[in-house]
Amino acid sequence: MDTASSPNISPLDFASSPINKTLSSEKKIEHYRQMTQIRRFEQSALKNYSKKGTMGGFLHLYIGQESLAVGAASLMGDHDHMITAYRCHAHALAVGMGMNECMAELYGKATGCSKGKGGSMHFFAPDKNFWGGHGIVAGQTPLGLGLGYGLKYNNLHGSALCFLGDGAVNQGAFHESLNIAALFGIPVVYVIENNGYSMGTSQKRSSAYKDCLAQRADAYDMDWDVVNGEDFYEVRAKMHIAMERARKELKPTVLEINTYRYYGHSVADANHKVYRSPEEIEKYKRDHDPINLWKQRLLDEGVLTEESAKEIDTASKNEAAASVKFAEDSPAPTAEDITKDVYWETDNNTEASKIGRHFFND
Ligand SMILES: Cc1ncc(C[n+]2csc(CCOP(=O)(O)OP(=O)(O)O)c2C)c(N)n1
Ligand SMILES: [Mg+2]
Repeated sequence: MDTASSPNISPLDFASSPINKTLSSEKKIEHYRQMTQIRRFEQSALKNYSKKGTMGGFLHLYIGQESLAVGAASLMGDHDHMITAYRCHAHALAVGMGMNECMAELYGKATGCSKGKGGSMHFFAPDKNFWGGHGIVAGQTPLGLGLGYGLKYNNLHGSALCFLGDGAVNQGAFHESLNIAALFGIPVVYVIENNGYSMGTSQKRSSAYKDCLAQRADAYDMDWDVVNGEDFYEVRAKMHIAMERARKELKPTVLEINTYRYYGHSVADANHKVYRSPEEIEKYKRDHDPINLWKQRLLDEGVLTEESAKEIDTASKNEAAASVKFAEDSPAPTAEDITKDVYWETDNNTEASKIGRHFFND
């Protein structure tokens, strides 16, 4: 067991952890900007979702959780990869995808990152080491394992960051992945984004646990830790330790990051104030909002002023509005496009399909 996987850092001192000490003022502001971009993008998406005929399918909002995706992405190097579940807008923007390609994807347009065929749950950017966007709960966990396996196989010193919700920890696929990760020494970091709810079911009603969910890693003799997601410095400090463990020691980690979502499970979840109280939501917004807290931190440090914070936020809002216009003006995919970029087309009669081997051919 490794509850103290950050042995050199006192709980109150994450700003002075090695990875945060070297963070420049410019980078700190940039991370603030990214969080406001994510929030403004999703607020725009929500506003436009309700307009008839704009977007089809689900829309799962990440609002309230922004520090997690931005904190993790801020640590990624050339050989680090990221994969997540369906609540994927933030991860996509955090790794550097543009609002235009993301908004157009929500609108099902040909200019979308998945050419309008994926929608909200399937943002992808292989060129940015971002592997989606997956709708089956815990379906991404063996895929995250595979990303880590690929790194080890190719002797690349990187880490695979595999995000999952608190509702995914009871899936067999997750446990099978933990087993292999520990057994084979796979450089994967499983990040449980614990927002307290799986659709309308609270964590306490859906999961059996002693102290926390990450503790299950004990059974696999794997390192784990619990993170306060509202503290951007803590997210980065503990993520960094886990990523370095993966890169340098080829050891997996389970991190449980506590966070909260302000909206329903998806826009279809109109009753999200029934399974939790409006007071609970208001309390988080008021006292635990990760963007407000990061902003306050930067104001206290003298890195940011109220005026510059406002300017950044306004720019993010305008960028989101422009992405809506881009999406609206973009063409829909054509009928012929429907058979393009699908697995059959890529795989059919290729050399790889004949030998039944698709990866690791070098
Ligand atoms: C295998 C499987 N079972 C059920 C569902 C339906 N489903 C979609 S999301 C969800 C809840 C997952 O909650 P959590 O993992 O906590 O993620 P969050 O929505 O909080 O980000 C469920 C049960 C599914 N998509 N896949
Ligand atoms: Mg959840």
